[in-house]
Amino acid sequence: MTPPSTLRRGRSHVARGASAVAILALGVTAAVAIPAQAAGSTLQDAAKGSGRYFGTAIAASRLNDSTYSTIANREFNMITAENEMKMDATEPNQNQFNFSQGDRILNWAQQNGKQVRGHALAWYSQQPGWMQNMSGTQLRNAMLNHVTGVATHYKGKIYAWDVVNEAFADGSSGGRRDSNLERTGSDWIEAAFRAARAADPGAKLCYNDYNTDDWTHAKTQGVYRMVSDFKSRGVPIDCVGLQSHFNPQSPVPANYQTTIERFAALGVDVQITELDIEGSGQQQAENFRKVTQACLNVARCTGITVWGVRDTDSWRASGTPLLFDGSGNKKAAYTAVLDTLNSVSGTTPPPTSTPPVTTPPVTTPPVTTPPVTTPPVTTPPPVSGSCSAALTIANSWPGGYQGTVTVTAGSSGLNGWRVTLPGGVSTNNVWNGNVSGSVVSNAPYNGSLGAGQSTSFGFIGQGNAPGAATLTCS
Ligand code: G2I
Repeated sequence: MTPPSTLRRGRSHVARGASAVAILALGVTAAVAIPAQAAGSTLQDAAKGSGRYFGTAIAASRLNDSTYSTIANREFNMITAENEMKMDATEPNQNQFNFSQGDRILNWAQQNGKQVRGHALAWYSQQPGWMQNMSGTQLRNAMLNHVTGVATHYKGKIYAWDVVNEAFADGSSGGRRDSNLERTGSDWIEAAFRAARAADPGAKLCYNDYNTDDWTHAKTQGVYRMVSDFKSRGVPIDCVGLQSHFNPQSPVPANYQTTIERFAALGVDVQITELDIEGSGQQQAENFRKVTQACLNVARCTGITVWGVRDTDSWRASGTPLLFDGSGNKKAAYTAVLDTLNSVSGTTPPPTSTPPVTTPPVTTPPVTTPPVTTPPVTTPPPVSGSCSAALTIANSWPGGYQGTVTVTAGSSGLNGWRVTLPGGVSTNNVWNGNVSGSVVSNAPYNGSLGAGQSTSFGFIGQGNAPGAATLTCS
């Protein structure tokens, strides 16, 4: 069998030969040499050669380990918080956000010139205790408030968010996974994407899942149908994350590149987001090589992230699934990935993939962001019964803030409500309500309140946050 290094040499000869022919054909003297693409000596440098990134998951608790942070800083230019930006970490109590550990990772990344992938805004797992037992409108609102609060805190600092993680079922159904979020209505995913876009228009928004690597699997097809549907209806989605956790029971599929190509052809980027492959030696190296090559072969596969630095840092350490051993030495798998990245020259993604049949234009996030909820209702809904409304400030930052208004029905219940925002508040960004001027009225699904029941809506305000206040409700 031809060793991989021979294959690589063979390809680069072909590429150089083709360039020389092109130069001669243009009448340029052969003395004008094309500067050789310097091989990258680290994963990030080698990936930059084709305009891609190479990332790792980082655990804040390990940043003080200098072997760990030295490797992480040297090799990677995209950072994912392994656990610190998840729902349970960032909103341990409802509406009390805690960004201390997530910020630690973000600051470390920024100080070292790296970008950050945010992981994950909405997920059936790793929910804080208070959210696990919620359901219905209350949960839907809490989820949207979470997405908005976290994406707003990190606004402008995140390359891409895993907006929704692991929402599809394993097995042959190709359908959604049952969860408390799914039971709020299957449109919860698009609502989360809209809220994320409204909060941080500059971040790419991804759907992320595992066991979606084999093109023939029902789960892959289910995710593909959803992304296709989102693109056709204008739901803001920019990327698909293939987690790519592999082992002998779940090996790298032969059609992995097809999966990447098919998603890319929908007009989204594809990112390999949590790569690890259990094994050792040359066999493991060959699997890492295959995955890397498949990404390099598709122009819109924009980067690879491995799920940890050393084998001992992995969530499944016994499977030694990463690129560095427990002492921080480079494994054969490391060399295979580095050499494969270096085998692609040029500064733009390689044109080796078959162009997609229909490539919708690359979506830059819109400047004016769509509202999370349905378009504003022009005529206020009928109102019956009395109510009260209370404003609290969920989050604030220089130049803006996020307000939450809790509407509570009086003793006779309500068929609809209207709340007047305080003077000076200006917003066109309201969720779970419809805004018209300074009046917010109920959304179609939260106008009906029994006696004493509450619902809430959120909004983004510009300027300084007002204090907590009682508002006019009718
Ligand atoms: O399970 C592997 C990954 C699958 N895709 C989504 C990822 O978010 C997920 O990452 C893992 C982390 O690598 C683990 O580190 O997610 C697990 C939780 O769902 C993480 O495990 C947690 C443990 O459950 C906690 O008990 C522990 O305190 O790690 C925490 C920190 O070590």
